[in-house]
This record gives sequence, C-alpha cells and structure tokens, in this order.
Amino acid sequence: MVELHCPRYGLSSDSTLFTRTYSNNDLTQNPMSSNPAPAAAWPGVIRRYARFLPVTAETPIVTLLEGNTPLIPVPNFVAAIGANFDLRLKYEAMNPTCSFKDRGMTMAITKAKERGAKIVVCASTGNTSASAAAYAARAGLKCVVILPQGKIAHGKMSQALLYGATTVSIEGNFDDALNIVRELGETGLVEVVNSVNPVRIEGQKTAAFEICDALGDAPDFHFLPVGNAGNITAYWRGFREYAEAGLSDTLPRMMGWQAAGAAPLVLGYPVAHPETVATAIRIGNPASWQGAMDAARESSGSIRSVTDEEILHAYKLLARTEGVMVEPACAAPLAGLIKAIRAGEIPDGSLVTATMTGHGLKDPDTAIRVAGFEPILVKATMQAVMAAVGLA
Ligand code: AN7
Repeated sequence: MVELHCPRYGLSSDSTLFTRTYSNNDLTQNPMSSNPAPAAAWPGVIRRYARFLPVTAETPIVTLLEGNTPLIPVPNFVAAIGANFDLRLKYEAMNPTCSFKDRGMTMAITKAKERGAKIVVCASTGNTSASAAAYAARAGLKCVVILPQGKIAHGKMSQALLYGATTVSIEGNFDDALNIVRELGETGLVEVVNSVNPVRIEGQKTAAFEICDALGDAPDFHFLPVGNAGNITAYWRGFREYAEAGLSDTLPRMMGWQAAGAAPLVLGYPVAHPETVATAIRIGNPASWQGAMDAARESSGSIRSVTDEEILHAYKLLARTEGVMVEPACAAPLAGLIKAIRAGEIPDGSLVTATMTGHGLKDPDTAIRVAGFEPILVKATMQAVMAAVGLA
C-alpha cells in the first residue's frame, strides 16, 4: 500500500494528529474562552485514511466528502429502556446521500474510474443504488441500478432517479437482483459496485476508525443491522486493523441484528422469500455470509434477530426520546439492545456504540404510518388552533 500524498493534510502516517484535529472532543472546548483555530476541512474518507486503503498518489479520487459523521450520545433513550450505560449512535445519515453506503462507494467509484470502467452496476434495496448513482454522476460514469419492484423506500428511489441512474425494477427480490448483477459482471462489460466488490468493504471499514478516533479506543460492544452483511464484515476489519496499527487497544464485541423475516444468518440457511418492514435489510442470501459469521465468532459477539414489531417500537422510541430519526433498519440493533439488556448481557457502565446506517427521511411512508396520527385540520383562526391543541 502506498501512502497518498495530499499537500494540505500531509502524509496520513501520523494518525494521532488527525485524531486531535477531528475529534468530537473539539466540541467540548468553550468557544467563549478562546478563539479556536478553524479545524482543517474534512477531506473525505479516502484521503483521511489513505494508509489503510488500496490507493496510490495517482488514484483519481471521487469523493463527496463522505465520513466524519457524528457519534451522538442518547441518554434519554438509554433511560427509557431502563438501562445504565453510555450509548453513542454513529449517525451515518449525515453522509452525502444520507447512508453509510457512501464510504464504500467513494472507493468503488474511485477504483472503477482508475481502471477505466465506463458503466457501473448494482443491485440494491435502495441505499446502495442512491449512493452509486450519486458517485457515478460525480465521476461522469453511466450507472445502472437493479431494484426489487415495490420494495424500495420512496426517498431512496427519488435519489436514484434524480441522480440520473438507469433504473430497472425487477419482478423479484434483492437476491434475484444480485444474481443478475453477478452475471452482468462476468460479461466484463460493467463494473459491479455491490459489496461483492471487495473495495466497498475497504471503504466502509473507515467508520470503525472514526469511532476509535472519537472515543480514544474501541467501544465494549458495537451494535449494527445486518442485511447483505458487508458492513459488519467491514467494521470488524476496521476495528482489528486499527488495533494492529496501535491506534486502539481493545476490540468490541460485534452484535449484529437481522429482521426475523429475513434472518438467514440466524437460521443458518438462505431465506427464499424474505419479508420485513425494514426493506433495507430484506435480504435472504447475504453476499458476505462468512465475513459476518467470522466477525461474530472472533469478537465473542452474535448475530440474532428481532421482529418487525420490536423494530418499529425502537424506531419510534428513539425519535420521541432523542429527536433522532433513522430508517427502520437502524432500529433493528436498537431493538436488539433492548433484548440484550433484558437478558443481562450488557454490564452497567459499558460503552456501547451502534451504527444508524440510514436517514429516517429515506422512508417517509413508514414514518407517517408509525407516528400514529395525522395533522389536525382546522379553520385558519387563532381560536380554532387553540381549541385543537388543547389551549382553549
Ligand atoms: C440502512 O442498499 O443492501 O449488512 O442494497 O441500507 O452491509 O448489507 C442496504 C443495506 C443496513 C445492511 N442498514 O447493511 C442496499 C443494501 C441500511 C441499509 C443495511 C443496509 P449490510
């Protein structure tokens, strides 16, 4: 691996320097007591973590300045579930296309461009297609996305269409779409940017680096949703590589959560007809099956499932107690956390992180349905509004 030289950020070999520059701790400085120098502008995950990624000084980096997402403490949520530990949410909704997929996609599109590809293609439950479409537009590449008909949240569909991807709906599910994409890849006519492309995993592992940078070490437990299983594979690789590089001391237990109707890794065999309200993880035959099982085993963690009812309960509870809106898939690990607490698995005082993989606005239909009420329609007078809201 060759160090990437970037004049403004220098060689990335001194990671402690970057840790200081971008740490969330900067936010705790009192702005009134001094006039802090502006932090260096964030350069995107490839330049920030170049020493851990398969890039050279000549690599034509395609970035929308993804990464550097907040790690949000959620004490109200923890109190509401009757627990007593420190929970921080890695809020990946703050990426350019509002999901964690941008970390892998900056790598995949960069490498596609480096190899001279003209057309990129992916299967998707929505977020991968949004991200591929955006980065391909940025890079000037043609993008083809293949989606399971009727099972893509509206926000995600709007992204693929507006970014200009050639968008194909199939009469089948994500697994069918991925099989078609694998075959397309074998023709040599297109570059596959699903996580079967190993550089996707490389990019996504940077989220684990950021968590260690923000906390000064790895957490005790890391919770995340599992669908095609690329992300749990990527996080585990990231945590291990950071420890091997001496930039963190400990490793977290990896706690992956699937939806009960789409839980092949829990059952031990593929699910032919996966179903869940969390359409992002409606996947029956994950590509990174082995990586996910290795992550759980090597970290003394687990991969388990939660029901749609448990998912939607946690989804609403997070929004109502913290003002944090995520898409339903993100609530799978939160529902899993509630389960783990009830089973006495999380000692008091633990430091727990959980990845909130995508923005709640991706799926406004589910948000409105779960909210449980509609706007109150009244005449356009102050009296009518007061009566309606209980002030009269
Ligand atoms: C919000 O976009 O598979 O286990 O095609 O969108 O790494 O697959 C999305 C997956 C979790 C699962 N949360 O991550 C796709 C796709 C959200 C997601 C996952 C996805 P992986």
